[in-house]
Amino acid sequence: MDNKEVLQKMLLIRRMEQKIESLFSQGLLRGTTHCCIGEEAVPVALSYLIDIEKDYLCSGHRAHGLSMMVTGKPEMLLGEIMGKPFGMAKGLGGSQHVYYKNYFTNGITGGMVPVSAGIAFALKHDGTDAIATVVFGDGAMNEGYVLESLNLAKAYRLPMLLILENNGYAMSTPIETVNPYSVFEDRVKGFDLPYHRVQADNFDNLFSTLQNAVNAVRTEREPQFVEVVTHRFCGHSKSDKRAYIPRERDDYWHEHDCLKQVAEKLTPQEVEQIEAQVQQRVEQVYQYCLNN
Ligand SMILES: Cc1ncc(C[n+]2csc(CCOP(=O)(O)OP(=O)(O)O)c2C)c(N)n1
Ligand SMILES: [Mg+2]
Repeated sequence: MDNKEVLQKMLLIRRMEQKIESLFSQGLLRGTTHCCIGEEAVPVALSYLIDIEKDYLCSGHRAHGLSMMVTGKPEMLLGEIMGKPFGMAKGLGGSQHVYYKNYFTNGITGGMVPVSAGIAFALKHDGTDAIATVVFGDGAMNEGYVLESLNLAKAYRLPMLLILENNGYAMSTPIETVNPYSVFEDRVKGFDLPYHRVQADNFDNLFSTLQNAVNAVRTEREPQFVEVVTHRFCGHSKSDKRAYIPRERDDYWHEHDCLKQVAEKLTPQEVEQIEAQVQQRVEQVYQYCLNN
């Protein structure tokens, strides 16, 4: 894989998200939004692993990164948030309710997990090698329909990849205050699902864990579960000041930022060049959305 391209994709997500946050704070966007600053690694990794013409991909409210990766056109995401007809859902869905080919999101916490199980059930009976992947958060792990879906995934041996993005919080609720443990290994293994855990700061590890899981689901036609330990540098939504996040946690993740690890593989000149290209692209996207 080309490290320059990986950095370019991660940086595009981050700078677009920062642009979206700044447009909201200037009162230029309406409604709400949930950015994924700090959580760019999973969408970038999946952009290399999922064929959206054939496979299915579902996610929830924090899906700007995936939306940009799946379409390859950030205009379709920002346009959606701006209510434009060229937006992913023709400007009618807002940032949480979008679709593109076999990609679907909605804002119900964990709500796409049972939908994805249903898709995987159909794929199993179609006899193709396509897979259903769903991305959800730690908060979703306490939703009954998510736990039922884990059970169904195993009971029906569904060709389904479940990716839990564990960023430590559901809105302002720290996971350790509503779960006996801050990792979900025992709970997932209780459903007899193959479980893997990986931290998002090392892109190579993350990529190979997800690649192995995708290949296993594709060939064995059985479920896999990957917990990705990650962090969001932004608020839960546009007006959240993040007062509940300890400074040490932020400090740790600034050191373990997924962007940083990829940038370290390149020369400072290469990083600078990618940064300049991305900044230009973000401004171009914004101008397109303003003027169309
Ligand atoms: C069924 C349902 N309950 C509550 C909410 C309100 N809500 C929106 S996001 C969120 C927290 C989700 O946390 P998590 O799943 O960890 O995802 P994260 O925001 O951390 O990415 C909640 C409770 C909702 N959208 N749907
Ligand atoms: Mg969370």
